Amino acid sequence: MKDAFLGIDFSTQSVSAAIIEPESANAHCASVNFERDLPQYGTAAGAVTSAANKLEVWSYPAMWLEALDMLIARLGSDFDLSKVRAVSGAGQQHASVWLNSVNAFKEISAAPRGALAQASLSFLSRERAPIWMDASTAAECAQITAAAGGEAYVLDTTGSIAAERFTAAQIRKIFMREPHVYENTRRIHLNSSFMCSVFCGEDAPVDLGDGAGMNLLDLRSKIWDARMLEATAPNLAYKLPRIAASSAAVGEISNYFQTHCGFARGTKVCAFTGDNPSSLVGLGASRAGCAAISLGTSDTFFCANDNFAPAAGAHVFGNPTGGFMNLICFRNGSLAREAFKNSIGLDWAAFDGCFANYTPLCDDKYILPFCFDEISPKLSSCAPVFAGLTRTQTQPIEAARLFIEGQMLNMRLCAAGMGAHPLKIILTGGASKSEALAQCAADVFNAPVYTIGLTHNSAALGAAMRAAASQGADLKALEETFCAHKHFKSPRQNCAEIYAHKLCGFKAALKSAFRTGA
Ligand code: XUL
Repeated sequence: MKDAFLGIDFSTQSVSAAIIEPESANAHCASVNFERDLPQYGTAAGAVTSAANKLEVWSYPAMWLEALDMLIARLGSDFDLSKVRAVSGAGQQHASVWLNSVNAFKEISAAPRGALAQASLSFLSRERAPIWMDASTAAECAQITAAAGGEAYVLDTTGSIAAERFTAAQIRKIFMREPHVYENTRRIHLNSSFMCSVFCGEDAPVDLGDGAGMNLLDLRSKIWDARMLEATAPNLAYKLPRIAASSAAVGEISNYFQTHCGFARGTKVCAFTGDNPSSLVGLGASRAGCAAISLGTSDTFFCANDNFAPAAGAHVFGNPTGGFMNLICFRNGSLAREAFKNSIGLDWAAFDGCFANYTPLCDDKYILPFCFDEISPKLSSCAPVFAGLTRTQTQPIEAARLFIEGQMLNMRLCAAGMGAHPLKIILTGGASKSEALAQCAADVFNAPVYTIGLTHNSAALGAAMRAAASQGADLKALEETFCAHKHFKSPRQNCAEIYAHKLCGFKAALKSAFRTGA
């Protein structure tokens, strides 16, 4: 029997699976979309924004579980899940799941078929999970930073300055504003460790890749940092899971998945990680040298780094294959592209065709592409800013071009801020098929752009590869089989000079519109 390995990615908008069979190089995918398939939760693209405070954004762990049941049913309808030898997963980073018992997962694994969500309800001390899009914790970030002894300590210890979406600030907010919830909570999981716990039917560890997105880990010694814990909330150490390497075997698949879903007894579960660290693996980018750009709900720019190299505008996470990765997250990703495209009255084909038959110009026209508040750089915005041209005089195609150019210029500026000057770029995420985004990335970074062929969900693929590696498969061989890089676009002539100029102009326009130091 050929061995198969399952990876599942719990992203903001959907849950997706990749099953790989290394021997035959087969990959089998399925996904469930939260908004479309589970409309009863009332999310927009998997998230809910508070009507009273647009900075407050959450999702529902019960919805994630209901989607998981649907996903496994879809997978099992045309794949024999008893062939799966090991499972791993990935989750949107920073989201926290609040539980009133450390024994919840044993009980959840006794649920009747299709009832994971229902079984979880009595164990959730909070029905909502704050997610990475939440930016409501500026006050808590300031308090944590002050109590820990300043920004330099937080950055140098945890790899990031205190960030609104990171779990420490979210925990402090709940401790301060919902003390009874904090009091009643016995375990605070990340999306990834929560899902891992559901799979193995017991309390699973947080891995170093995703754990680094909490502002609570000392990334040098790889333990919870006492000063950061204390600065965040009292008795926090008792409420957090243990920490494990991303490659750790954490258990075997629970009764639920054996009895109701067709998995074999003894199927191994490997630690889950964050979606970005998992993508690093699924893109075949886990060794230093190239950079990945993920074009999704958020856009992210990330690259492996053998050294621990914190930088103020960026984050350091654990690289699941060892060492570290540096990441910058842009909140104005696909949702901003969609909103802007609609606002200029173009359909996707026209928007995406905006660089066809066009040679980049060394002009001083810019669109600062922020349809809503941005985190990289940190600024408040509700509409893109036109600089060096007026909105009314701009043709839709030119506006599309300058918007995309603005996203890439901003990305390059932030990447340079953390010392990243990639020689090769790998594109992933829902928008990675876009001709315009790929061409513009190649031109602005002056580097060739590649994609990977087989599956579009690199986080799920990375999880499946890690599951296989946990059972002895060779990661390099898996990369060759599943992540062959396909050349997509090359930088066009004279782009190096043009964009060296436009980078300075964009920086100046940013500074004058938002007073940012980026
Ligand atoms: C990374 C981040 C996002 C989420 C999206 O820091 O906040 O990329 O992981 O899923």
